Amino acid sequence: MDFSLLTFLNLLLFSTCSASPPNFVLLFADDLGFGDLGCYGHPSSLTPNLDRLAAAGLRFTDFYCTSPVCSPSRASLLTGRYQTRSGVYPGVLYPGSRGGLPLNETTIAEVLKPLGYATAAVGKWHLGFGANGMFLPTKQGFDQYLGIPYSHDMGPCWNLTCFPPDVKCFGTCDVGTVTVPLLRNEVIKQQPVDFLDLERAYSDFATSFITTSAKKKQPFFLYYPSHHTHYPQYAGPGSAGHSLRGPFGDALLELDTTIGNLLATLEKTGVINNTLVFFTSDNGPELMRMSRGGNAGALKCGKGTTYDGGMREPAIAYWPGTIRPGVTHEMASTLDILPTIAGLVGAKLPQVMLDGVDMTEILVNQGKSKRETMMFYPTDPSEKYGLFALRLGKYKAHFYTRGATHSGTTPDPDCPVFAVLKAHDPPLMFDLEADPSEHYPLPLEGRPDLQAVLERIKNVKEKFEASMVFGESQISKGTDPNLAPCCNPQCSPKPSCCRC
Ligand SMILES: [Ca+2]
Repeated sequence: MDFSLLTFLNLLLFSTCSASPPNFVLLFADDLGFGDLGCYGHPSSLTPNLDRLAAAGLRFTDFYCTSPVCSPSRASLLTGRYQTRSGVYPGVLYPGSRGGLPLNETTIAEVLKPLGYATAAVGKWHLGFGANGMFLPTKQGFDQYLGIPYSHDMGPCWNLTCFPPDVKCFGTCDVGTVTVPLLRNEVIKQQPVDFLDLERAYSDFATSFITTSAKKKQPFFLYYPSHHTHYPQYAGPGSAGHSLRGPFGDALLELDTTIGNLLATLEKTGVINNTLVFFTSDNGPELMRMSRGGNAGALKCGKGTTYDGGMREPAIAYWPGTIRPGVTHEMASTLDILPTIAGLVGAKLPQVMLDGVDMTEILVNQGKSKRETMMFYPTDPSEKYGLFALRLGKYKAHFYTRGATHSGTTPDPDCPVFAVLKAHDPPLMFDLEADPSEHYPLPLEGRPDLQAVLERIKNVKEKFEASMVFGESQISKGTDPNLAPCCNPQCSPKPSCCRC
């Protein structure tokens, strides 16, 4: 039988009969670059399970997140909206941040809950902790949570063990705040966290959640935002020293191993053919970490910048029997995941302005994207500057460019923080198909065709910006050291006494 007909019948079966609704496993790497996976051409990464997903699933070449740093990117993934709307900007949230992803935003978990889904989040949240943990995943539609509620470098790490038997973490991480805690739902179970055992704990939590849900025949949504491969790199005994790529490669291998465990569990519990597994990353590689950071492959610069290296990510969709193996060059985004999931299960869309579009047609038919544009906001979006860049079809125009600390130490002078903010009029325009590395600005003179493209880009930009209502900045609410999670709240002196 024709594959797309089979797919159509599958979807029809689900929509018209009482067949179980599909499960969703959303895997989100941290600071992983476009060139970091074996299946994206990295010569020494060891990612057998992700490579297997890519070989048997759909691999994207033009998939974007919405911000070159963590918190805003995560806000967009879970809400289908640019971070400027929800207010998760500028920069990222900290342990003592007063703000977080506003509770009136609707997450993917909250879209699925009314349909009877079991929901769990495991790993790096980074959408706020707040007073008494008011912004934790359990307040945003997730039944269960196990993880560190922010980046694992947001606490002193110089004396912690990152690799067995007792190799200390590289660097100091953030001093002057509490050591990173491990939370079960809203309760601190460990502080500081044990990095050597963390991935095992996550893997066990996630596989047990799948097994329990499958046994109960309850549809489920598992969100696994991994700490890998954010600085500082760490790995337990199963992966440490097992890659060819040093600390970064070992950390990536550990994430890959967990993904292997999840796939094996989906198979064992008999739900793999009814589960969409989606993998991507929150932002580009942190090049300042040099060989301990990620790799943007052929793309320009990395984390913190609005060049493609900062926001174009590896992405793989896997659903045996429904998604055909292949590669797609269609443009898609983390913004599109919420509308796609909602469309697949017939859930009600949140009654707010969404920026995502349903990408089911790309997934099940390797069809065309409904997305024509991608907007590039810097780490500190403002109404004054608006978009730094806009991609329309294969063309990308930069209205402003700027390097970033996160992208330091590269030979390209446009990437480090020394490349100060620069306005471009006319904008720097690139053909991302002919020149994905954004090396060669297109000459506009004597090219009425390109001038016409630029006019269209300017029109789209103006229209988009007119429609953008900036939400109240959550991160500008600042921090209060007393809000940082402490397992021993009455202790003194803080923050060093917060150890249990
Ligand atoms: Ca990140």
